[in-house]
Amino acid sequence: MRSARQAILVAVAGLSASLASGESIFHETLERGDPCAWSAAVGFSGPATFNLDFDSDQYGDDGESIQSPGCAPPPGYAFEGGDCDDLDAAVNPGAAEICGNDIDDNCDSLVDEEDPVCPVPMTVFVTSLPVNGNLGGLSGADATCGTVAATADLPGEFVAFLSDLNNDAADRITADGPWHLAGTFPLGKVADNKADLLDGSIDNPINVGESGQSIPGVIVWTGSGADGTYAGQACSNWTDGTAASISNVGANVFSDSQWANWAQGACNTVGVRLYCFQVGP
Ligand SMILES: [Ca+2]
Ligand SMILES: [Ca+2]
Ligand SMILES: [Ca+2]
Ligand SMILES: [Ca+2]
Repeated sequence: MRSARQAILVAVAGLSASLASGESIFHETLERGDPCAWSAAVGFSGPATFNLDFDSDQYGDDGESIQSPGCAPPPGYAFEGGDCDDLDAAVNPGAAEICGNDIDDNCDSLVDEEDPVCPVPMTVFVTSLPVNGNLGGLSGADATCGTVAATADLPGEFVAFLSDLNNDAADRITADGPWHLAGTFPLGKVADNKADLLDGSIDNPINVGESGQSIPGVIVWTGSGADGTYAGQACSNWTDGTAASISNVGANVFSDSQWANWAQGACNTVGVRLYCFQVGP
């Protein structure tokens, strides 16, 4: 069997046939492994290129390189480059992408759910058509969200962000996100996950409809606080569309807790919408 050293020398021999100078061979091989191993294998020594490594994570900043003799990096420099944040040792091409921290941890230019290692993003929208408080109960409201999503060719299962006397919206949101406004990915993130959704503020107001259209400044049935629990009024469990009942409503201009609980309104109020959250594929 061919030894690793023999394999290296054969590879270098093939490379040298296509490259003019020894220096360019060395620079080519520098991109393929430890420079000391390569210089020993090919009997060639520097100068080599090293990158400033301010945060000492062994990955340097490509924009701050020097030539240095020998195969070992000078103090404060690294052989590897590609560090997209040389002030944060947790961020470099050898790190794992952490989902939901708004950082490109592994320096591949893909942040969080843009990176295939993170969960597939889900969709949230506010309905373009208004409804009164007689929604046919929670199941009727969920069916409305599903129908509206289907008319806009949005894939997946949707539920309305609603609570009633016996059910909290927090329990009905059975997925963990992340959620983006319809048609806006990778922009328009509303929440990284369920805990982020229900922590009292959202990343962006839910002011986009099922087709990605802008729907600013509407109020929305919720019956809920921003933590997703029943807030005390819900149009008689979403069976009453008259002035005889009231509900807590959110206002979709807000990203603080008023996105879910801004005021209370009579259940025959015109122009009120639903927030619809994807909860399944
Ligand atoms: Ca670094
Ligand atoms: Ca770094
Ligand atoms: Ca990340
Ligand atoms: Ca990434």
